[in-house]
Amino acid sequence: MRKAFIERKTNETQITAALTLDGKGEYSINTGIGFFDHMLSLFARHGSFNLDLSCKGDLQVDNHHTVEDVGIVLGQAFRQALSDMRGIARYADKTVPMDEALAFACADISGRPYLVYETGGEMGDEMQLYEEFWRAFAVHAGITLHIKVLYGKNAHHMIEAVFKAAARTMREAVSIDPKVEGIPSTKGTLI
Ligand SMILES: [Mn+2]
Repeated sequence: MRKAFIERKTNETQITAALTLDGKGEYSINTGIGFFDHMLSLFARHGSFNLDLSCKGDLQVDNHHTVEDVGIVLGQAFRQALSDMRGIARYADKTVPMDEALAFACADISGRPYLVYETGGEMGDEMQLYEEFWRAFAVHAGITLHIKVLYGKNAHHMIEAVFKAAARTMREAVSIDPKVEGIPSTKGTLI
């Protein structure tokens, strides 16, 4: 089973996360931010990951540290669960609608941390906050991740479309591809 357990404590946040890549979309999430719990729950559900995650963060400051640090921990959990990346599909992309919003995600489980995040227009505070989440996730998972909101009006829908597109993308990119023998790289390593 490809699993990970991460515990991270700083003066700003205390987080534990248990992740199973080949799961059934079962989750238990508590970050203290209702909307963020909603996003992480649907990420687990649509990614078919099992995810138990709890965070006690300094929400009296604002949501920033909690959202960013959960991104760090979730990224570390993927990195740990993927181990040497043996047999994985590696590349995937998905475009997912949420009512009037449409979001695209594309991932390369590459060992090359990089985030492209484009929201097509002026970015509101929430869109900006979740850019920090995806950057932390991509950097600590060691993946190249491109996210683009093609269009949309409602910020809740736009962010939700991004989380669903990223979930479906990660589900396929980390899946075991029977055509892949060993490490899917001519370099011989993805670490
Ligand atoms: Mn919703």
